[in-house]
Amino acid sequence: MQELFSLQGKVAWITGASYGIGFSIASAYASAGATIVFNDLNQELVNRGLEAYRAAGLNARGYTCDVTSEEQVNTLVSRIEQEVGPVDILVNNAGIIKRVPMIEMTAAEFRQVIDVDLNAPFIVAKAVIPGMIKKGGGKIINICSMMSELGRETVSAYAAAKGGLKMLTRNIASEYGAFNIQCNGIGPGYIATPQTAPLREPGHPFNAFIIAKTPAARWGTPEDLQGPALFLASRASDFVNGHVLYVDGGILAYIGKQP
Ligand code: NAP
Ligand code: GCO
Repeated sequence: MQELFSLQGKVAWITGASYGIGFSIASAYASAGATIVFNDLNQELVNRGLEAYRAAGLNARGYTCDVTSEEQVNTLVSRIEQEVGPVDILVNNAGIIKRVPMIEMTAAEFRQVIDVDLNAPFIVAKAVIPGMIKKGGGKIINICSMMSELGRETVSAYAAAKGGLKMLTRNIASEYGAFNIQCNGIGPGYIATPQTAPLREPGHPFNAFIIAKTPAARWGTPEDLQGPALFLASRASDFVNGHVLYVDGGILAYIGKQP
């Protein structure tokens, strides 16, 4: 069983993984034997990430790259192939959210969210798939959301992007499954990271709202995603394709507390 879940000898690229969910997933992969590559927007964030991996006793290589730039992504893929080796596992983790009522949101803001949360996973997956085909297979894991299934006030762009990402996941699985590429999603519930920090400020009503909506009665932690992410990156999931694994403490199963 240990061998089935091992990532020994694999190269894993996790986007936007200096901290938060990406860092947690990358740490799990490193502990399972993978060589970790991550990128972030600027050198300061990359340095912060490198320091965090070092402090955790893990090896990782960090690069600056904006995942919305096809040119930067293609350059980085060539660099990774030369300096580390072809990518076996890709986690499309980098993401942003803008919480703005839809009728107040500018088209430019909407486009920016779609660009990072949907166009970038397309750009990055497109860049690594040829190497995976050459190598005989690979794993792509797209970080989706509750908003791949549900809507809520103020997150129209994010929901549109994450809903689209679910379908991009299914399409990559459909188009490249025959090349032994498995593309799956993880749909985290509400996880305590910098992205959700504004919703968890003391006294913020959203905090109690989420705890009431979650059968597990708590926010998730980045560590809650490690086991599911390892499963989807390892041989253990070789016949799982086009699936979104929701790791949400039961939110999607629950109608809400009875009055
Ligand atoms: P986070 O704490 O905000 O981390 C996201 C990371 O992505 C940051 O390091 C960020 O850099 C980076 N990033 C943003 N835009 C980028 C770009 N264009 N190129 C490269 N890197 C970029 O978010 P998180 O909560 O860990 O979330 C990680 C993923 O999980 C996201 O896709 C998010 O939508 C998804 N998710 C989160 C939750 C949750 O409850 N936290 C739930 C479901 C899904 P900066 O620091 O410069 O912004
Ligand atoms: C929000 C949140 C969410 C979460 C997550 C849920 O404002 O509703 O930020 O969208 O981050 O994606 O799965």
